[in-house]
Amino acid sequence: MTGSGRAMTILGVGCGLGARDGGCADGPRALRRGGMGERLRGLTEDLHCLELQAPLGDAQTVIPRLADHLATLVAKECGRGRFPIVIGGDHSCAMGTWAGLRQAHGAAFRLIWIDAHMDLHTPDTSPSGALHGMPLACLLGLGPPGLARHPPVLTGTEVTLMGVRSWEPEEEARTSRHGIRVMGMAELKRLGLAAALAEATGPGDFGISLDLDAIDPADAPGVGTPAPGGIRADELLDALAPLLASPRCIGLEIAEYNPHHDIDQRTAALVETIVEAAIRSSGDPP
Ligand code: 6HN
Ligand code: MN
Ligand code: MN
Ligand code: MN
Repeated sequence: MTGSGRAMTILGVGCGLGARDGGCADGPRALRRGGMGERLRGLTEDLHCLELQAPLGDAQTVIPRLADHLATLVAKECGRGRFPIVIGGDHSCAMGTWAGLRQAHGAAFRLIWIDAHMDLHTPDTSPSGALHGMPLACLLGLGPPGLARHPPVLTGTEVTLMGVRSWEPEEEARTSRHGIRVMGMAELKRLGLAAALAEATGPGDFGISLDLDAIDPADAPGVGTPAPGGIRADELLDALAPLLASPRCIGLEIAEYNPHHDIDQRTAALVETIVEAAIRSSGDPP
């Protein structure tokens, strides 16, 4: 198949300032140099690629500005009827991605946050101070000025956390306080990933934020914060494909690709396969 029903824009966000190991900054560039853009253009007639690169500076200054810039770009692409695919960079990009989608998308939507971590820290609870451990909290309106989103982009009941297996007690307390649905690895195994995802998306619009560390490190070694016992890549691809094909899917984010930790381009190939699935499926009927 060439050509597809859905115009897409890939936005690379070259920023690693939110993580202790800044290697995610090189993620989008590594994918581009590996030829991902050219291969994907062979699949669709209407693909745009944009790339943001974080300037030098400290995380507290750069990340809020980058998030605002990304939000504006995402909102603009959505406003032109294009499906946004944001590729990190560390997961702090989510503060911008979903703020932009909230701005552009009239209706409410659910967010499926697939991650080994909860990303629900604020500076006063974070063990590391790393901003990639805080994006979901910021989207709920928690955290310091400049990072916390006001008004909040999402309420907790619109969010499902999937694949989590590494968190701090304060984050778990926030899931209860905000009514966030948490599906850990045991529940995913019990329900099956496809059924779990169907439950998480509900009947309406939804977005997907995929932190690659949700995937088992055997299949996705190229991340900054690996956690053993994750989702297998094949299973994830099978379960995601129908969701990416759905007209109810309003945006996709793939974060935390760290090319310096990748083995045999395994993680890069996986990112490309997921984006390819979104492109190929976009001409399918719902
Ligand atoms: N990520 N909870 C830990 C922290 O330092 O805040 C790890 C965060 C990792 C963030 O990669 O999703
Ligand atoms: Mn994570
Ligand atoms: Mn809609
Ligand atoms: Mn994350």
